[in-house]
Amino acid sequence: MAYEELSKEVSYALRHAPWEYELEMDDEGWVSLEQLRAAFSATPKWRQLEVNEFIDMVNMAEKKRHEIHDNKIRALYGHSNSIHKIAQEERIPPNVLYHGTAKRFLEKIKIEGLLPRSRQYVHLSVDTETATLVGKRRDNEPRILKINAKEAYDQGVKFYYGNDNVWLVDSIDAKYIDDS
Ligand code: HQG
Repeated sequence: MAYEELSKEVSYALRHAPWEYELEMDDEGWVSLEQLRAAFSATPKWRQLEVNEFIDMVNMAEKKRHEIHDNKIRALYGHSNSIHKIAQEERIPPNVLYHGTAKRFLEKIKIEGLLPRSRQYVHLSVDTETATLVGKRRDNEPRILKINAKEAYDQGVKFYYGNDNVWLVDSIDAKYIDDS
C-alpha cells in the first residue's frame, strides 16, 4: 500500500476539499471512515481500499497529520480557509513557540504579525527543529521566529492544540514575535 500517497490525498480531502469527495464533515472536522473509503474507492486508484488501510496509514505515519476515533477520521491541522472553520481544542501553550518562514516574508510579518493566509490558523512549532523543517518548504535558509506564546496567552490570545509538535492560533501580533 502506498501510504504516503494515500495520506496526501486524505489530507487534501479533509483539509481542502471535502465537497469534492461529498464528505459530511462535522464542526470539529470529523468524517466517517466508511464514507471516506466509499468516496476514495470510486476512483480506479483506490478501488480496493479498505477502512483498515486508513488506520494503518495513521499508525505508521512519521508525522501525526490525522487522527481516528470511533470510526471517524479528521485532519489535526492545515485546514484551508475555504471550508467551514474547524473548532479546535483550546489549551495553555508552552512559554515559547517557533515559526519557520521564508526570508522574503519577514518584512511584512514584522508589520502585520503572523496571519493564517490561505489556512484557518497560523501554525506554530514546539521546537526550532520542527520550525526549520516547516520553513524549508519555502526557503533553503529559513528564518526561525520565536513567539512569546505564554505572554500572548496571558493577554487573551487563544491557543489551540494541533499535535505534539504543532500549535494553532488565529493570528499573532508582531509584538509577540522575537526575531533577535
Ligand atoms: C507566511 C505543513 C507574509 C508564513 C507544515 C508561511 C506546517 C506571512 C506562509 C503546516 C504572513 C503560509 C503549515 C504575513 C504568515 N506576511 N507572509 N503577514 N503571515 N506568513 O503553508 O506554517 O506537512 O499556510 O510564515 O509542516 O508554512 O502539510 O503555513 O510561510 O505544520 O502536514 O505565510 O503545513 O504541514 O504558509 O505550514 P502555510 P506553514 P504538512
